[in-house]
Amino acid sequence: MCGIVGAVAQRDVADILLEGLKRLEYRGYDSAGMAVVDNQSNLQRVRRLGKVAELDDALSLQPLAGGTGIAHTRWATHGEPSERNAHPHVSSDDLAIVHNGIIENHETLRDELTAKGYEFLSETDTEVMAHLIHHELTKNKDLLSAVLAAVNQLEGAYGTVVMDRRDPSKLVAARSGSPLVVGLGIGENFLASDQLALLPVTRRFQFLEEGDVCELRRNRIDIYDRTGKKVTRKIIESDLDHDAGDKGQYRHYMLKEIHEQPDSVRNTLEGRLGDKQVLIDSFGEKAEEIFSKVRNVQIIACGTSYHAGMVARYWFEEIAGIQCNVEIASEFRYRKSFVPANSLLVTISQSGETADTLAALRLAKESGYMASLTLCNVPGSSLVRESDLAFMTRAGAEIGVASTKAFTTQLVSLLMLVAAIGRHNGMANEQEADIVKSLRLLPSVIESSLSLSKPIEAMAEAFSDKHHSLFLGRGSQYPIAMEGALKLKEISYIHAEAYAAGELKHGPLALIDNNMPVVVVAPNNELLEKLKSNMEEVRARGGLLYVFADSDARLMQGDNVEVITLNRVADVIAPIVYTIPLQLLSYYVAIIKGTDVDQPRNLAKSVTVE
Ligand code: F1P
Repeated sequence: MCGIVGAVAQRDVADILLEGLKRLEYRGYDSAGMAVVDNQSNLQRVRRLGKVAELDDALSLQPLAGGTGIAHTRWATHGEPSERNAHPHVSSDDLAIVHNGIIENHETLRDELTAKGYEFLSETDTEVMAHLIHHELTKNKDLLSAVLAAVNQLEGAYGTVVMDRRDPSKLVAARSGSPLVVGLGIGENFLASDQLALLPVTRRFQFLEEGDVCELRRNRIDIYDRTGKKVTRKIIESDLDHDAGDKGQYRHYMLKEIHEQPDSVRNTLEGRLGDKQVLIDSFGEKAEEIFSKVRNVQIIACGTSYHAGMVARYWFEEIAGIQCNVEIASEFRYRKSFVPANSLLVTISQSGETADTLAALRLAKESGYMASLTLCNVPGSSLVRESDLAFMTRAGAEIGVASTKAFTTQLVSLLMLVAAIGRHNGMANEQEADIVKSLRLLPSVIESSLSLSKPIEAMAEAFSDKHHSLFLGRGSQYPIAMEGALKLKEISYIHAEAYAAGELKHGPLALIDNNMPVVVVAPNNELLEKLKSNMEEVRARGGLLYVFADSDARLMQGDNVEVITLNRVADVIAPIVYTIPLQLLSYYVAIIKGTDVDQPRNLAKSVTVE
């Protein structure tokens, strides 16, 4: 969602803050702003509606100078996207504040503060926090105590950084429900909602924990828990590339990330496979003991990560003989669910900060699950810290909002998990050895799928003037069809729906005509003949078929049928392999339509609000 950057330094911080915002822009991007305290101890602020580039232009006309500053990119929750609603918000020209999250009791607080004489200039819940902290400063001795007093009155989620022009030697930050990380410099220190923002200035980080409040000075960092007790937080050295936020030779982050998949899968596997076995320790010290007892798996995730979980359900039940349920986090967290004995809770998340997934994990911890495991791409994130076991997917930084390499590395991680748990549940050694062999081949198989870019780009032409589309798959390719449809709608804005192909005649067949492209994921497996009948149902009604198949599937190009042929691969890894052409298809359709591929309208990369 929103992106936050803050800095206290001797040098001017505006460029550092701006670079941080550019690196965070993928999180949220309807407006952006920056405030610094200048050398006359005045607050200077610039805000703009639109992308960070608009702010950049404004700052070149009206540069900000000062060693203490905060900056923000906004993804609107309370109040429309506008300059007035953009952060930083100020109170009485003394305090400036940036915030990520939602304050649920903002209306009550707004009424109380209005009665006390505060004037509101925006519709945001953040301005409520600014005035509340300002008011608390009249009763408390310093900014830290005022922030502590104020956050105790807040209900909801916040990651926030506050600055007072009357004491520019420090920033005060608070975290509850929205991530914040401290970046440690030499004689200067930083804050951000994501370490990626600070990689140009530091690699040393401290992740704030829930309820933490932090006072950040140039030469000192003090962290307190929600009771005001001083605490220490581990310093972590980041292994993310400094240029993880660069597009390199590619036109878009999404295309770069699609092409990075052979390498990211290699990284996911690195050091985690034995000769014929998955190395269970890769899931954590206690994994062996926990996995030997697991009789049921409950997977919780959102969006693309949820689709990865759906594929895993087929694998768990078919390969490991373990019962597996998969549920969207926002549903799971608000219903009473039954927890069978010896159940393992698995959360899947690229960011590790998705509000609903995190809430579901916290709820599950009180509901009798034997243990929790997260498959996550961000070390030190909330899900990683709060789960019993954590397995890093190692996709590398993913910037494009539409998830690509995070998804395929989640699938690889899940397949390893299935093998590791299956071994304790009677899965044959040979089967595990076959999985390991297929996983080792995967990077080169993905490379050959990427070589299909040209025909897929040509296929994309047929979609550019369409408004609707259907995606069909069966078995473990059904969730891949769902992921393909999600990709297309996210970045090309074409309405795309996925169906398990057997469901066609129960309704969606009524939609078929020559304006409705139908994409089919059709590797040669035991369901192929059934799928072929489903395709005939479409063809007989004048539908247009766009089929991804392998040579063994013997599907012929013909009237209204376009076929792209992939190499034949083992069934178990086919869902991962068939994801690639669907990613490319949506990318090229979006290119033809001229949409904003990396930052599609209305979407944000990391959904840290409910
Ligand atoms: C879940 C998710 C992503 C999607 C988008 C919004 O996030 O739905 O799958 O690509 O970025 O959030 P996560 O829990 O996997 O971080």
